[in-house]
Amino acid sequence: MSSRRLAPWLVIVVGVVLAASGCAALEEMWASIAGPPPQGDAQREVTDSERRAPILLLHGMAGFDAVIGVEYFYKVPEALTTDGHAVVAAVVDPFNSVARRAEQVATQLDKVLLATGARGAHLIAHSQGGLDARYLISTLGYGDRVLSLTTIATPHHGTLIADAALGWVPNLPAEADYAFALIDKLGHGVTGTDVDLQAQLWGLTRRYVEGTFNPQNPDDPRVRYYSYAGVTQAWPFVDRETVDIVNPGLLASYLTLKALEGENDGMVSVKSARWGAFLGVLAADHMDEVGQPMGATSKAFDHLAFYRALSRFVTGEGPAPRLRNLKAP
Ligand SMILES: [Ca+2]
Repeated sequence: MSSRRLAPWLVIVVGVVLAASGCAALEEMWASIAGPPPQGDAQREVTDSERRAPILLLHGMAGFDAVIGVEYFYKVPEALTTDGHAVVAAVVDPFNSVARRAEQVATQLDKVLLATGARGAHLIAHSQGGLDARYLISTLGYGDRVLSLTTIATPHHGTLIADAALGWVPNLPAEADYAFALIDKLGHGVTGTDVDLQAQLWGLTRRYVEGTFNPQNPDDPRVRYYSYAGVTQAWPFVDRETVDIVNPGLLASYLTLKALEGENDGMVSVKSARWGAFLGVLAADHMDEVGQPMGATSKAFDHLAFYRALSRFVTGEGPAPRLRNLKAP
């Protein structure tokens, strides 16, 4: 067996060992990852316009809204509306570049601001949605219309999963282009949206995000930036009330990331998810973070309670949700 064929098995074996060995000290590990609470936010002054500002939810890759009619942020818009927030779930191409998706967000943000008469909005973004938001703020110049951006498991420093996905495509550029053209065509047929998977994946690679995207999209001082990461694990014999078990569909990517980038949610590592004021880790995998599949989330993470508390925080009505095992009040 060649070393090239052996490598994935080695990664999985090492990942299993790491997963098993790490669970005994999960409490301590989470506490150390989360770090100290951000300074000043608990006491910060919030203006009336910030309090009344609308909330725009930005979905990640494969946003479901446009595909099969299932809400990506499962039942979150309804919960926030019940709490009195003006909330809109943006719908952008599920498989397209950050630049293209950010333009689509801009159009929807313009509409929200026009409809509500608000000066700006609070953005809450999952995964790639966080990069769409940063491009919107910095490259498209929307820093004057965004009050805060909170990202949940956004690959601010890229993700190895995108590197790996591009690496699996045949090396010859012509073959790769052909393969992606076929995928894009199939994707368009299924979703009815423009699809550019190669551009999307390339835009999430570690080299591109660190080397190009971040220098080109520096933070806007007018915007408050917050971030969360998700942490899951693969060991089945844990207290499910406090520790998440990875969704089987994310097991391979979780183990790969665990071995090479450390703690992660199955798609994005904690290291990559840190941006602005890092508010902590959620006991959730990448699907649980948005209440998927269809509300069957981690027992250790109540996604509706989290988004309700987060919305109260960004609109100045409460502290930042920092409890890992967050239950409804
Ligand atoms: Ca889970």
